[in-house]
Amino acid sequence: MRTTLPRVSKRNLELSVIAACVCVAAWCNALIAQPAASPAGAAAAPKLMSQDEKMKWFREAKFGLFIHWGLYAVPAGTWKGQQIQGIGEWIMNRAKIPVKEYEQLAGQFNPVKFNAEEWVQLAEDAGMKYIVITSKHHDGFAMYGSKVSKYNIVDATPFRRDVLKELADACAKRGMRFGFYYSQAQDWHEPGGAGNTWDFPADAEKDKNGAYDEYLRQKAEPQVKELLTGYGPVCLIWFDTPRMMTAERGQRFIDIVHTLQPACLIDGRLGSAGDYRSMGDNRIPNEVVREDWEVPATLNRTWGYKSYDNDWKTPEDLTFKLVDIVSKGGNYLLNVGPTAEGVIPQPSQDNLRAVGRWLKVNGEAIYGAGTTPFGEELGVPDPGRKDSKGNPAFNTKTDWRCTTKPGKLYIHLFKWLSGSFELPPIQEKVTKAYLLADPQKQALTVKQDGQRWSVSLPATAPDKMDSVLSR
Ligand code: FHN
Repeated sequence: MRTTLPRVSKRNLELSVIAACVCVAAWCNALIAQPAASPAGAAAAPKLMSQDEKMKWFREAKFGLFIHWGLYAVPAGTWKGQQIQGIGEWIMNRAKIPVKEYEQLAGQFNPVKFNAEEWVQLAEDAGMKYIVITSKHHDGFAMYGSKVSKYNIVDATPFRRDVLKELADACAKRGMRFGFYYSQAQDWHEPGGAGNTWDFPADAEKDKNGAYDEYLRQKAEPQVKELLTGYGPVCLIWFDTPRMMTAERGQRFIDIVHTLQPACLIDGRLGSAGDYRSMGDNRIPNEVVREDWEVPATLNRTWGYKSYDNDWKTPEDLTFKLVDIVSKGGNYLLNVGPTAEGVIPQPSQDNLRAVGRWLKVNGEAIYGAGTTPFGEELGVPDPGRKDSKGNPAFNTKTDWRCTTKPGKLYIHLFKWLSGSFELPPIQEKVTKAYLLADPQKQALTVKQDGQRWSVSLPATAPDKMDSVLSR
């Protein structure tokens, strides 16, 4: 089969069609081999490890578990009988709860049902390859036994257990990569931390009078050092909301990470260069992004637990988003918000495990997979409209997506077609196609018509979420 698709070398192909995934062949090598844009921070990367080596596991992993867990799980979205609008972990800020009152939650935080092994098991069942948990969110409460501040789970709660240590050990035992979220700038508990203007002066004032730098030097930087020295290998540090983070302040964090754990990645929200780009919350780009990136995302509408948020995304939607993200070159960091008892809400568990079951069959088309060589399946810009953020709108298409590996093309069909699937023109000859979900790997009929070729599909989809052809 000969086609006019640019950037594709001529070679005979074996096509592995995925009912949701078609696997074709080697013409996509060049795309996959594209190095990620070298981040500015790469200059400071350890000499022994190239940036590509450092990023290797991240590029392979594609799917991670985010965990937002802290004192905010106690009020779970309700304060003094009022349901508080917005994301659960922001309740202190939204309800303008004074530090002295919010601190009382520590005395009620006793997550007796917490079981590190079960949480890691869930990530494994979901097919996730790394875990990132809040070590300290904006409320300033450390979820580990910090020597820097008594405001931590070991010293201030009846539970007295270092849950991060237990998770780190469970991850190490099971070969799961483990990383920390750390709110470096916002700390609503400290007079110098950014964000709390109901107990303390305006941020600009803290910046000017040295209180912010004192907070950074006395709490944030030493706590990051603790996390990088007491919990084994840390795969990444997920900084967030870089308020007042100048290049110099950011560099201090970079130096700490590079000195203590040179292989540890830094996300894109430190405020200075990181190792990859963090997209906005739940913001999946419309088109392929040719650098390392990750999108943090929620399963419902909150990160921290809210007892009344039941707006769960379906397994179908989650699977589509995972494939969509991978086909555009990114990683999906999907969040759970455990309760104050230490339980991950059942719908979160069920929906993640459904994605995991799909991955068990079709993971070949996800882990380490590269971007689509096509693009037309993603949708088209709509210059006449603006989206909710005022950006030019995009009419997203959702029928199919394509992921790639050297010698392989995976076509993910979300909408089952009766008859056959016709690929956009490609320059390659397609010699073979089959469904990834077919244990017999039966060859499907491939037809050529000039520059077009099509693959005959069975009458019913092997998987109602995303059927995959493979060999
Ligand atoms: O303010 C935080 C929010 O609570 C949450 O942690 C998310 C996760 O990406 N980050 C910030 C908002 O973007």
